[in-house]
Amino acid sequence: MRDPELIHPTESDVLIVTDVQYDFLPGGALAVAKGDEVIAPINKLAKLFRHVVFTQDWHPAGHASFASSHEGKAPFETTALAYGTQILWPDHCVQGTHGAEIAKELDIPHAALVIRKGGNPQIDSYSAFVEGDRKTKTGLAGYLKERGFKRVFCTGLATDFCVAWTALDAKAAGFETYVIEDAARAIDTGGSLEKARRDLDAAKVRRITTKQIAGF
Ligand code: VGL
Ligand code: ZN
Repeated sequence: MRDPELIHPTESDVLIVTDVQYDFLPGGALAVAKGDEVIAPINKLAKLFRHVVFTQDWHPAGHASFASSHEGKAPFETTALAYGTQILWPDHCVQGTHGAEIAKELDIPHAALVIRKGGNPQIDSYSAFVEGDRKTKTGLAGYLKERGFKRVFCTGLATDFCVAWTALDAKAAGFETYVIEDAARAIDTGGSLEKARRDLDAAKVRRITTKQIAGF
């Protein structure tokens, strides 16, 4: 029986797999606790979605979001950058390094696009749609619209930063947007996970689990 409560992925749905890169996995430079637990559910989800897009955090060495770029600052402290308050991170996802590679354990040969973000030395970009200055667009909304996608399903790392910001911007760009929470894991620094959930709820991004996807 077709359960009307279940979501049946269609041709107008796209799965976004955010930043499943070695630096965010256990042993990585900015390891997300239990980050490796997203791989199995994402691989299973990817079999149910014809359309998949990867995002890849991709910073030049010396990036402004790195604590090491700011004298006297430690990771997880904040600083003022031109566009506002920036959380400072350990050096991570430096272009061309092993830590920046998308995990080979992902088995998604049909993924059609990789959006690289965070490439401007002065601007961070949690969102795969709009950079941290909240002005510069990556082109992802245009791609998804041109492909005729209507619903965007967000997974990956980290729930409270790149997944949440990507989902919020997907919704703002006019897509019906979902975060599949058990296919994501959080950094959770300074209340960031609570805040992300509140922001997602306020924006009417739907927080769901893999159980709600037909065939999972
Ligand atoms: C991310 C912090 C810094 C993420 C990326 O992928 O959530 N978080 N850069
Ligand atoms: Zn980053």
